Amino acid sequence: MDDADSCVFTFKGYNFLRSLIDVDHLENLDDFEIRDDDVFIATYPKSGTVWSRQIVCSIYFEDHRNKTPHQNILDRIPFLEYNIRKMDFSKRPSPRLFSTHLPYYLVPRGLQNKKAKIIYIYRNPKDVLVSFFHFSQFVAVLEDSESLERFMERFLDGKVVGSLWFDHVRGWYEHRHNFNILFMKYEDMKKDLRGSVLKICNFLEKKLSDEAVDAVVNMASFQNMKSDALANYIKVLKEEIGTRKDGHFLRKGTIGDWKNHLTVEQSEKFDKVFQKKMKNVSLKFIWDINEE
Ligand code: PPS
Repeated sequence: MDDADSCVFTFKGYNFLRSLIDVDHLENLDDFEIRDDDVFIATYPKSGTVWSRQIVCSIYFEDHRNKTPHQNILDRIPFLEYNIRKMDFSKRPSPRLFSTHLPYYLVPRGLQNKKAKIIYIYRNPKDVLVSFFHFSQFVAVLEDSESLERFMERFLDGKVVGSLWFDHVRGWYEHRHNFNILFMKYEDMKKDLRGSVLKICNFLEKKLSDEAVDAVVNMASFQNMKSDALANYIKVLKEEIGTRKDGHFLRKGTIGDWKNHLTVEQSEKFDKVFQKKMKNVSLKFIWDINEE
């Protein structure tokens, strides 16, 4: 536990959101029984979790992509580590879909059977930082940093929910051979949503008609998600998590918003840490909307 930030609960070296945890559940995660056809969406917070959930849910469920869902997306793709609705995961029908912010070393051991599928979405960390900063001001369960400067300090120290971004991304990438995993960039999804949906379909071995792919793409557009009460997450945040003020979960949904928030000095400081921590990691990053 970190006294400086009581919203955080540190368990096995990783910072969980205190208000949502159940320690017994966390204790048992390592042994959680994995099925070969399970699918996991893994992300560091603010990297495209809700977006990829919308895509995967639309791929699997026709009623979801037709906007007549018989079940809520959070019931269809629950968080593995935050079992908010106290579901009995072992009784869920296959294929089970899950979302997780866990680092590679805390996911159930059974995932190393390399059969169950993991989609790992990563985003350039300056945009993650800015998105996280706004989110912290918006939701009541996170510590509200008075300034971006102060939040950046905590982010670069890993003193936030999700711990250190560098460890998360680097850890999953360096251990990718232990898992059946597809790495996707938030920025590629932004630049080519249809191509990204097809890539995900291919990984999931789901053959959809062109029409169905179009519907998935339409469901996952920023504009659609922001205006769709079933997708924009506002109700869940307001009623189940708690907010401090009015705002949107789908805030800007773009690449390079960090340029509007970080000073040159802050950006250079960030770059220095990035270069040190991500040395020899061959993942590509996109920092600007105009970058190829
Ligand atoms: S969380 O709280 O960890 O679940 O947040 P997460 O869903 O990972 O990330 C939230 C950011 O993703 C953006 N988002 C999208 N961007 C583009 N297109 C679509 N459809 C989309 N859906 C969500 C969301 O706006 C947050 O980013 P920012 O930069 O704050 O807008």
